[in-house]
Amino acid sequence: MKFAVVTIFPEMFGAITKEGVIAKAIDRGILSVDTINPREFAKDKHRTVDDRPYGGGPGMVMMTAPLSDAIAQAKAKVAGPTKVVYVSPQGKPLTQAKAKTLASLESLVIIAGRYEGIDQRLIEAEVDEEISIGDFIVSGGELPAMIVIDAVARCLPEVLGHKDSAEQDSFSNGLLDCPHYTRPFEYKGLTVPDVLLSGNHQAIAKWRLKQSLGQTWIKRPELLEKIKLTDEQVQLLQAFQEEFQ
Ligand code: 9D3
Repeated sequence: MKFAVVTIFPEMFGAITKEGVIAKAIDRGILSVDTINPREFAKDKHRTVDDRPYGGGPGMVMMTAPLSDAIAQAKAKVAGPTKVVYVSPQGKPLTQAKAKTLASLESLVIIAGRYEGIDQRLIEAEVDEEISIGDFIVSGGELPAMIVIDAVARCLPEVLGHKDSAEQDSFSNGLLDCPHYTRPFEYKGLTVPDVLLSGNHQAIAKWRLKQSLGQTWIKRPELLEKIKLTDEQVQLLQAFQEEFQ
């Protein structure tokens, strides 16, 4: 899969392209992440990409011309049918389902904005989807763009090894993950649940599912309303709730 990001801060993308699971996928030729800097399309000597908002008010707006040229170059770089996503606080919140859908595309162009955002006519003329990473404000579109790339890339079957498959990820079944333990057996007087040392793989799977259901009920009860529990899951959650009091 090919990602092309329009950004005035291309160096920030080293955070995902130089380290970790995305960097490895790039090395293995499974995906590519290119950046296109609108500043390189600015015509004045100061390489201006922003201008004052019509109607007045604080802040600046990313102007049409350099951004439009950068988007055209991003589309040319991915070559072939693509989707243009603008990451913005006004977008629809990113979900695992949305990440999965985007992962079925051959390529994705992502516009990362700065200042107050981009000129509305660019959204109307160039953008297919506006995506937010949640109801809080960060300083620019670069971190959100990296989050979109990371979330989408890990939905690609080749990116994760089968050991940590996307299907096993939290949220793929709509539940939070179960607690995890490793050595030592005792830490600050706290020990590991006996079942995890039992070697009984069926009992371990059942315990993990029960914990997933229980932790979801405690921390994110609204998630349980979005999914249909099986009879076994209902029983396990009831057992968890009774032990919890
Ligand atoms: C008061 C006006 N602000 C909009 C709510 C201005 C503004 C602040 C920060 C405009 C853009 C930004 C930068 N944020 C993003 O580009 C962004 C973002 C976010 O801040 N939160 C959640 N998702 C996203 S996706 C892109």
